[in-house]
Amino acid sequence: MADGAAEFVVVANRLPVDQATEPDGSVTWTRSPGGLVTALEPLLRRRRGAWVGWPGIAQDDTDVIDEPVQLEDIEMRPVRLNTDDLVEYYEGFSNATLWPLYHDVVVKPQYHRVWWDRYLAVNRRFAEATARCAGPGATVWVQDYQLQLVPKMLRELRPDLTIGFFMHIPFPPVELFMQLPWRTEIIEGLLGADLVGFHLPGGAQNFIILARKLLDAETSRGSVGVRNRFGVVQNGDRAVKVGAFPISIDSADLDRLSRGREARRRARTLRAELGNPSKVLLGVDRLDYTKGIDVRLRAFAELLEEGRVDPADTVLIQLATPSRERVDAYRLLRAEIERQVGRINGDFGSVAHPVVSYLHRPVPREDLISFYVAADVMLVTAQRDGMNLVAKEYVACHGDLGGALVLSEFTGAAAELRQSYLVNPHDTEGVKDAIEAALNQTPEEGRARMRALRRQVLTHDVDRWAMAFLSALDRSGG
Ligand code: GDG
Repeated sequence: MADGAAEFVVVANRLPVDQATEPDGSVTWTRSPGGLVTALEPLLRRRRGAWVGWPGIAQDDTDVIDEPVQLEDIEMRPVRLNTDDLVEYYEGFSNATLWPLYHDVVVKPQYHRVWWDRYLAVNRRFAEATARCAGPGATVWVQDYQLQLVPKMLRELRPDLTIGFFMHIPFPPVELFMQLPWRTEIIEGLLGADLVGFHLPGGAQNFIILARKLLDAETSRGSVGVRNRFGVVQNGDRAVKVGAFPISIDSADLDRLSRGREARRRARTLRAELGNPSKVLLGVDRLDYTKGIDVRLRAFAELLEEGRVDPADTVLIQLATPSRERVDAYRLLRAEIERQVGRINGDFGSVAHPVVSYLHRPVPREDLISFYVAADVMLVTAQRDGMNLVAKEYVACHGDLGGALVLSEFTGAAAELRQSYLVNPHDTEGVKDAIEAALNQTPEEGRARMRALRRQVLTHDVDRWAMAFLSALDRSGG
């Protein structure tokens, strides 16, 4: 597709493909599937779509504009990042400033002016790449906290575009956001969009309050609801809509795959390999300090110590996908989690059967599904999480109405999954009680809870999320 021809453009930090250079110098592209691309693929195909993002390898000469690559009807528009960009824009400002600040300062955010300068420069590069490929009057959908300045920059370059922005992580309350030395610039950046979406009404309200406080903007008074009750921030002569759009998963696909004979067989094999314990607990997370992996390990260790859980007959599987390994806080976290796992296994495991089975590597999706199917209790104990798709995936994989979900109140998912065992991750005794209750629930109670959870997850899938956002954006008259 030529420059300036795309009708619908998705802009995200990462392209849904990985670029690699082979030893002979040839360049290869492999798909890296994710929920977002699955949801947006049909739309990108129908509407001459393009995707702007980083292809996953560091490259010099960031002024070079690479040729777009057409992959399965979607045009990939690579934006180059060099090693300094990755250190300062990605690991620095995105993941050591914004990420902890937006997640309730679970660790202390770091504020460095050089990181901010780099964030500005990289956001500008993304805005320029988008301006180049978007056709007249096209719709652009910018994703997430790494690109909050893109809406304003893009509007300056291309006032004809309709621009939406969606935040995948929590948006913090005023008291925390005000720490950020560049707080006004971020709010102004987001207000370049016609529609700014968050997972929860609370995040949307926080944003509206900040726009009023920092920019003296006129804002609507009414409260923001889910999907169809919007707030409005007046930005000069433009009214910016603000709303809540809780993201979801491809529920029907997971439901189908998890009912398949292969998934069931693998789940049985997995339990057999673990020594056929009567109870299997499961955690699935990126190894991130917001996810509360330490919380569940502490609770589990105490339940074992107090004799409330039998180590001979119970296994906790923790899948921890490597993440942001060059950021200090993540290195420290890994050491702490592995110390806890070692200690529990040292105290309660046997040579043949550890009580905690821990993997620090990604597993293929088919295996992940059989882990979900095999688990009696799913543990999601995040200290703060925008949504948490893992909780919804577990529910989608329990068409048998078996299993139980222990879910932190501090996840976005908790607003929808009310029939889970909701816990406050800061209250260790409460977490222990909930795990014990989930392990010992009667089959009737388990089925009733799971039925209600599934009704929610199967009727609110990722397609519905994308359609709700895009139709609200269409109606914003941008
Ligand atoms: C951010 C927000 C929000 C994990 N390990 C493996 C694997 N996964 C997949 C899961 C799930 C995804 O990764 C993780 O999604 P989460 O929502 O749980 O968490 P974040 O990565 O922090 O996502 C979050 C989300 O954006 C969407 O808006 O919900 O709050 O923080 O899909 O299944 N997949 C495979 N192997 C693994 O080992 N195949």
